[in-house]
Amino acid sequence: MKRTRSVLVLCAGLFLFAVEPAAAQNSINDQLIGDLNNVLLYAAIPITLLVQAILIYAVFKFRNNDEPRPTQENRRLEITWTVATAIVLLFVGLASYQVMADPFITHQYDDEPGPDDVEIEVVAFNYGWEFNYENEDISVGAEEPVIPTDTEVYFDVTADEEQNSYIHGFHVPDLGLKQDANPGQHHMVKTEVYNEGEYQGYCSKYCGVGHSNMYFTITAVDDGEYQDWVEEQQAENGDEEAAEEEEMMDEAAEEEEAAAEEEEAAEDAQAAEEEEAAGEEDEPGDEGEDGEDTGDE
Ligand SMILES: [Cu+2]
Repeated sequence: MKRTRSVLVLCAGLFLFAVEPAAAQNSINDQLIGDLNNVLLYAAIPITLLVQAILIYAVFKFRNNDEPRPTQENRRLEITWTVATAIVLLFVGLASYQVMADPFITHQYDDEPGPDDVEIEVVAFNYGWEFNYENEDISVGAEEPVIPTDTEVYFDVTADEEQNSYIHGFHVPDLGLKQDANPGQHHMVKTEVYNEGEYQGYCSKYCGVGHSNMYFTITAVDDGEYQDWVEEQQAENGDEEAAEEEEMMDEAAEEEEAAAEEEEAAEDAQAAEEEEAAGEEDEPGDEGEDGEDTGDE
């Protein structure tokens, strides 16, 4: 009796666990994967309960049976469990295929980003990440990528070939995103994020000594905020470029000045020498003037 009660408690617990509302879904990918998981779970729970119930029933019913007799051939029973299994497998297969074939889960080769979509090249290297915004001409590091919500975002995932990078993996569990980052290969994965927030990303391959540093954070914001961010980044880039240009010009100017000074100094020295040579014959007043000149320069 005690055992039946504990079994009942266990079943009730499983049921409660199963009907517990799932956390709000963060992206289309997350929703597709989460929904499939729920569908399969709801199919699996009754089957599990049925099998366990039959098992427990048999154990109790025949617990004092000292001379068990195996069941003889029972065609009806065999057909039943074969057909039932086939139906269950067919259901699992169809439900999974629908999700696996979705363009948000498996990228289709003819699926190219449209004009309103965001395309980001994700480059993994030993050991870190770079995010290049294809159309916005922005490039940021692991802590900085920002994406808009309710917009299709394409991640073109690769690894740095020039750097002889190892194989890495682009993985954002809370968005349901995972894609291999292989050197010299490009693999696309796309998403559409529902909720604003910060999403932690990882390298999903055990790539090497720097693996534990390969974190990144994707920040999802609404479209207006995203546009502001893009402009800010572009302005910063522009400033940087301008600053670099200015610096280069300054350097060039300085070099020129230095060269001019040197030349002048050399000329002066020569003139001084000449004058000195001449001064031996000249009046002492000239020498004084020369001394002042060279002192100024
Ligand atoms: Cu890695």
